[in-house]
Amino acid sequence: MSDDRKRQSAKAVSIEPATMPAGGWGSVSEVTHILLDQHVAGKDSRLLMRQNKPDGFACVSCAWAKPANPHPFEFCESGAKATAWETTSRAIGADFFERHTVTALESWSDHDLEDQGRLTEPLRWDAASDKYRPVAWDTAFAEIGAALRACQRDQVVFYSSGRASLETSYMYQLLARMYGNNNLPDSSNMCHESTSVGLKKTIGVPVGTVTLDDFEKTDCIFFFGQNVGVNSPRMLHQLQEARRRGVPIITFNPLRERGLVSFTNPQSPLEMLTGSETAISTQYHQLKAGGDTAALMGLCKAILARDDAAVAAGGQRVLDMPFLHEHTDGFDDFAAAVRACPWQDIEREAGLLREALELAADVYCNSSAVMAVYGMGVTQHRNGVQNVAMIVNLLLMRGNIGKPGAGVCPVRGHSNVQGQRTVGITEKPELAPLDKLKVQYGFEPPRKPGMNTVEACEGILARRVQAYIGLGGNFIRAVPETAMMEAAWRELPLTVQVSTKLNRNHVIHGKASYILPCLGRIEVDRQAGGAQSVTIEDSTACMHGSRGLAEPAAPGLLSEPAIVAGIAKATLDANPRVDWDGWVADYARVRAAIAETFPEIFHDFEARMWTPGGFRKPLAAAQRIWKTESGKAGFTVPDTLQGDPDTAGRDPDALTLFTVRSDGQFNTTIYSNDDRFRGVKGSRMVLFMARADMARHALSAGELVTLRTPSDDGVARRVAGLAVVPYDIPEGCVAGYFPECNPLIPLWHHAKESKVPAAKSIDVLVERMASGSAS
Ligand SMILES: Nc1nc2c(c(=O)[nH]1)N[C@H]1C(S)=C(S)[C@@H](COP(=O)(O)OP(=O)(O)OC[C@H]3O[C@@H](n4cnc5c(=O)[nH]c(N)nc54)[C@H](O)[C@@H]3O)O[C@H]1N2
Ligand SMILES: Nc1nc2c(c(=O)[nH]1)N[C@H]1C(S)=C(S)[C@@H](COP(=O)(O)OP(=O)(O)OC[C@H]3O[C@@H](n4cnc5c(=O)[nH]c(N)nc54)[C@H](O)[C@@H]3O)O[C@H]1N2
Ligand SMILES: [Mo]
Repeated sequence: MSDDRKRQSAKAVSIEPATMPAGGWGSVSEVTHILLDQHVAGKDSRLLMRQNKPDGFACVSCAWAKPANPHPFEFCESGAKATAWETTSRAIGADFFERHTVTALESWSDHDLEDQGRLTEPLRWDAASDKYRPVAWDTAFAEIGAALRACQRDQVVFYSSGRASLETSYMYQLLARMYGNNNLPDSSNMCHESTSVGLKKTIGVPVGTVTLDDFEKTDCIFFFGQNVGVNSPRMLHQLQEARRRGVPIITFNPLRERGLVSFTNPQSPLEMLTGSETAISTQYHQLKAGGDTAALMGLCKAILARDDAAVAAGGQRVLDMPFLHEHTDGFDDFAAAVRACPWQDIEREAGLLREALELAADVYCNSSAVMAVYGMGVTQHRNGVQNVAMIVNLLLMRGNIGKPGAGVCPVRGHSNVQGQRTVGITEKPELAPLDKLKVQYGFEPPRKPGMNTVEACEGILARRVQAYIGLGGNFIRAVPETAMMEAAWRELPLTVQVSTKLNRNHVIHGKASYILPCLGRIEVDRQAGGAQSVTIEDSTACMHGSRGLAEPAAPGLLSEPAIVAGIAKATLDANPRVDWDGWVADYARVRAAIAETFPEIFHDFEARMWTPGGFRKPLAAAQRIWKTESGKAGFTVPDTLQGDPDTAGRDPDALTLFTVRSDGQFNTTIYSNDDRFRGVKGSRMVLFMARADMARHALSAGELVTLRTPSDDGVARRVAGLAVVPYDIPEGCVAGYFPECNPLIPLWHHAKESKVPAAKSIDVLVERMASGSAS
């Protein structure tokens, strides 16, 4: 067990039943607390009023859509926390590293590292003293450039977390390609890559088809594996409005998540004073983790049965036959597979009763515009891509894609993760505009497929990768296989992190290591051409301008475009067609370059970037144009109903662990050790467990356990010191937090086609720890 985990588990955990709605007074008190705790100045707390407004800045938390007519307070508890965290008045000065060796910092928790505040000057690790020491920007760039020029071109990795703007991301992919590879893994490789693969294959677009407008027109919403109250709370406004219109919301989630149960709008004085709540889900199905394909098969089976009955009675068809004929292929094979699939298997694999699924299918059949919203509970599985394809099957049966109020709605994570792909961040050369870049910039772009996140990890473990550049994020903490990855990471010849806050990826570092601190999106970005704005794409494919408003955390910070340009200029041969300095002076020039590469999406970019509600990227599937191989939307037959096909013949004592986020975190950024919605206070080292499983393993509440994976690949994977929390969770499933449980995920345990680590079903064995229990 690392010291970090020891420190956490030593703290007392307290468990209280959480019965309050999402939002409400709890939300207000959380926001007030973090503003005070991070010493956010009064003027900066007023920044919240400009968040997600047409003339303000795009929130740095989630990617949820930003409406044209925003609410007076178009921010949520999570967004307010993210703003407070970035605009904190705490900062790391040079004295900090004088006081702490990097090895000593390894024992600090994720929270304590980031809580030191903003990074303020470029730093280089000094091996002799084991300390990060200030280095001039020019020196850092020159040294990094020289090192990169000496590397094997296809063995350098350019990772990005999904926050950087369209402008930065475009420059970054160009840097990688001019350098000579497509090694552009990004956070979406751990996130919605199953969506990008599954939707592209079935409906011909890699992203969701709905807009905010569809929420106003829908008459039924299905929700699979997405925790809206914590991870995209602004969507609660749309859900609350839909509920007021009587729209049913049917949820499939192993946990009864507060935001999916009820909501009090903290921005409505009336609701706050009267304590009125809106019940969100009208049906709540607590399926087993990994049970989505089976549950969806059950829904489809019940729908087919209703259609058969309608045909027999000479009534109106339940299936949308004209749509099926004109727009889809593969339906007959799919229907045959559904008919052949026994209810018994469906019930066993979904962990739900036939009656429950039939109830949900009734609502589906009685609705004329159905939307399916989903998140990580669907994508982070061995069968993640198949899960996505099953959601498409369900929608296609009644023509629920490409009509108002209907469609598929994958909820993206990072605020610009979808946009990064749009402007060329991808390891797949066939998805990048290589021919266009060749003409525009007069170089020969590399055609060899690059490394995605899992492949980058494999290359690092094999000691093949020679350098890692990270544009944001906390790669080493976010990826699976923590123990082996940390050991291999230390042998990387070069690691460079562009960051705002200190994190695990700085204290676990390569033989040469640099931290390049950058401005955040909330800050004023002054360049030669004046204060700059940037753009991002939200979860509904709408592009928005964003203007920083807060004073920068320190005078010495550079913007992300300036840092990318600095590395590029020091690394690449000069190319008269790429004016890196001109781009940094005026980001409008980067937008002009983006528009030249992608004219269909970004024509008139400068004029359209402040469109209220954003301007939308053309989405063929939303127009019922299917850019698939067959030219139709495709039904697909699932390979298996099992959530984790590797567990056949598993140890009968094994449990299925899924990792989740609390309301006290943004990914590896841990704001606090509390999880208000799940009633856990004081520690994240907990294991949510059904009482029946506790009894079976003779465990009592608060007892400390060790989890380990039973895999036979010779690698020992364990996390010790988790306190057992009795919880309403299906038997056989346990839940723990990301990233604390990442050491348990084998690197090979990823979605078959998309390589998204299968963080939502990990085979584990639970063992009682010899000593003590948390109080
Ligand atoms: N405040 C805050 N906001 C965030 C983030 C954050 O950490 N904090 N992270 C951002 C990012 S990058 C992302 S990708 C999104 C993530 O947002 P979500 O997609 O909501 O991700 P998770 O919190 O991992 O939780 C997924 C949900 O799936 C459920 N679940 C687990 N296994 C299964 C299953 O097999 N089937 C079904 N149907 N459900 C299952 C869990 O109980 C949980 O409610 O949020 C983004 N927004
Ligand atoms: N077990 C398990 N593992 C998971 C998941 C899971 O559900 N379970 N979820 C996966 C998912 S969905 C994702 S998206 C990944 C997340 O993986 P990442 O995106 O790599 O990680 P984050 O925690 O979001 O990165 C946080 C760091 O970003 C830096 N940062 C913040 N703002 C900025 C900025 O404006 N610019 C720059 N340059 N840096 C900034 C800060 O230094 C901060 O420490 O994790 C994945 N890993
Ligand atoms: Mo994500």
